[in-house]
Amino acid sequence: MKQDLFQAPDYFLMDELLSDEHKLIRDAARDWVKRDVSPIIEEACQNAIFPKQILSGLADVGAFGPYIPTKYGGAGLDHISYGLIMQELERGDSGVRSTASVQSSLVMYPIYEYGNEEQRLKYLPKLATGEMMGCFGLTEPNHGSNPGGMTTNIKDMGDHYILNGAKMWISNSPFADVAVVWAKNDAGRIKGVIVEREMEGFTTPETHNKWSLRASATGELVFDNVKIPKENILEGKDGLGAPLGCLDSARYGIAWGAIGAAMDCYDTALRYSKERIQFGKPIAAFQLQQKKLAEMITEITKAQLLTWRLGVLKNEGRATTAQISMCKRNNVEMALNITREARQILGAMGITGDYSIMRHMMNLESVITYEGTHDIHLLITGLDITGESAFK
Ligand code: TGC
Ligand code: FAD
Repeated sequence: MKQDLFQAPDYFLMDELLSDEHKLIRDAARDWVKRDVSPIIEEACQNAIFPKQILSGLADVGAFGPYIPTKYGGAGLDHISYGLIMQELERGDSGVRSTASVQSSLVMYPIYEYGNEEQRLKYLPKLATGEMMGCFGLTEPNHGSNPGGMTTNIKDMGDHYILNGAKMWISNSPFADVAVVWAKNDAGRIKGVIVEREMEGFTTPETHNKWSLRASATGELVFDNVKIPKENILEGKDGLGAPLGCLDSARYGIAWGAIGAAMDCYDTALRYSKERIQFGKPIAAFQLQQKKLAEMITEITKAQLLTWRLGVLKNEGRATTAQISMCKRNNVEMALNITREARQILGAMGITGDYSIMRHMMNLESVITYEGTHDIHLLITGLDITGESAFK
């Protein structure tokens, strides 16, 4: 990839809505992405390799458990800080943001919220430093949008449980040390289980041949009579609401992250349009290219305002599941549309790995599907405004 010349667009002076601490945290993540992610990410993506060398840097910029209290190794930050970190990471690559989302919102969050003190102290400090990596198993081969139908199960054997079943499409699974897995108990109630890599009967085959999120490792979780000690159950909350509560936090981070990918594509296309000469002029001088660029910055600005407001509501404990869905859905679609327009501004150069646009475009095809598909988020809004569920 060419030198990372990224300059963040801030058309409506959004920085004035941020505290000095927010800007410091954001800028630290931005600088780290420029220095340690941009130079290696294209090659990692082309070779479909997760760049493990970035894990300690992710921990250093506070990307693992930003809003988890410092007592457990987290950064104790607010939700706008968390969002800004996710924005900067996804500006680099959605796969890098994915790794941090999963670790923070899908592994540390449930252990913190639903775990007991012993579980918090055992796992959270190591997860915060990246010494231990985690993954989150909800989706199954036959249950994606409908996780409530899951068949993975735990059987009570008196002094322990036996876990059987399989999860699919699991980010970080090929290298995770622990997995937060959702399984039904004998009564059919969904419970959270902490599965450790060395447990007998637990395997994590990697999923290959992805055209999207190639710099993120994806795999399965297979449980063949895995013996689970009783102390590995998350007793604080059960039912489908427990994993869905984690998704609220991760979807919120994705809403911010998608803005990062969009900003990167807009910035690249704007710079290119000023340098590329056709018919004796920079292509930026042609109205058709200006229309694309003007619409991009308009959509980015609208998303920035929506998402900042969501962050304020989240800090106040007032952000609803439906508001988070609307924001995730809007921002990912916005970002995907921008990648397609930006790609066109670069002409043939846009399809190469010399620029980040095509990589963002392919990544966002996963982002628009995981953590609830585009359709599911629309139906969540539909249910919220009409009171009628159209899922079943
Ligand atoms: P439904 O009947 O609506 O709800 C079941 C129970 O859950 C409660 N609930 C929530 N609780 C907390 N937070 C939320 N956001 C909640 N939403 C619902 C609800 O109140 C109810 O509680 P109770 O006590 O009455 O039982 O459930 P449903 O079966 O109709 O399904 C609803 C639907 C379709 C919206 C939901 O299942 C859904 O969101 N499906 C999408 C699945 C999904 O998002 N999977 C993501 C997997 S993880 C992932 O993709 C990680 S990618 C990570 C990365 O790499 O970045
Ligand atoms: P399906 O549910 O089969 O949906 C197929 C199509 O049908 C979609 O267009 C959907 O919108 C539509 N559809 C489904 N139900 C309805 C309905 N009621 N009304 C209208 N349309 C409907 N999962 C995890 O648990 N952990 C992870 O870490 C994780 N990481 C992932 C990483 C990647 C790269 C990807 C691609 C996925 C990941 N997932 C993960 C899985 C992801 O959450 C699911 O793919 C997603 O929830 C959709 O499920 P599905 O793919 O089975 O699609």
